[in-house]
Amino acid sequence: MTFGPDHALIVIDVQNDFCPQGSLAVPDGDAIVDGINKLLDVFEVRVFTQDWHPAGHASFAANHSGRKPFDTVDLSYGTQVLWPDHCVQGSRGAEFHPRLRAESADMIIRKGFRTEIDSYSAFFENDMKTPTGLEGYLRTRGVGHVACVGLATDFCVLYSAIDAVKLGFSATVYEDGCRAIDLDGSLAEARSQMLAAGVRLESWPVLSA
Ligand code: VGL
Ligand code: ZN
Repeated sequence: MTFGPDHALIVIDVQNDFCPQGSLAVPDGDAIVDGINKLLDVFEVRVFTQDWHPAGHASFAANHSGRKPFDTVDLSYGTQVLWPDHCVQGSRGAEFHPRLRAESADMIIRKGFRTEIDSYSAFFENDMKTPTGLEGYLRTRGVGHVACVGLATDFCVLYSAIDAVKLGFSATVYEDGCRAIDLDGSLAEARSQMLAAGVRLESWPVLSA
């Protein structure tokens, strides 16, 4: 199976800090890398996202006195989970996993680079209105369908897939190509939200040799 020019593979945040030993390690986060590398061969349009925060980022618990990672706070745009420092611009943790074939990306979208706003979705920051530019990139390349893989299923993959559908793209999440943080049942919640939004949840596509 191969995908035509109207299908994009979106590889979300497969970065060292989300893999084992990273500061916000997703359990088994690196287990998806080899499968994603194979998928990269069968998609013509390949977009990677890279979580890319300044050190003083509002989503870091360390920047809120008396708060610890995984607490929530109210920011100007709504409730925000606080995270350990991660994916700091230019750090080793912000680099893609060393085995990920990042050279095959056509486009790398960096997100979360504004100190005051977090950005889970590949399309919009967490205020739900500041665009990353990905929508325009995909439309001008003639893409109508996105397939999402990466980290984490219940945060950046969830928001990206739902925003894709809201924008009128069709969206598939290859669940085998994702791993979750799973805070208090957030994976089950994410799956039901994606299904309700019309996102297709599938295992890896079968690739012919
Ligand atoms: C993510 C939490 C904070 C993700 C990014 O990639 O899912 N999660 N920043
Ligand atoms: Zn982040």
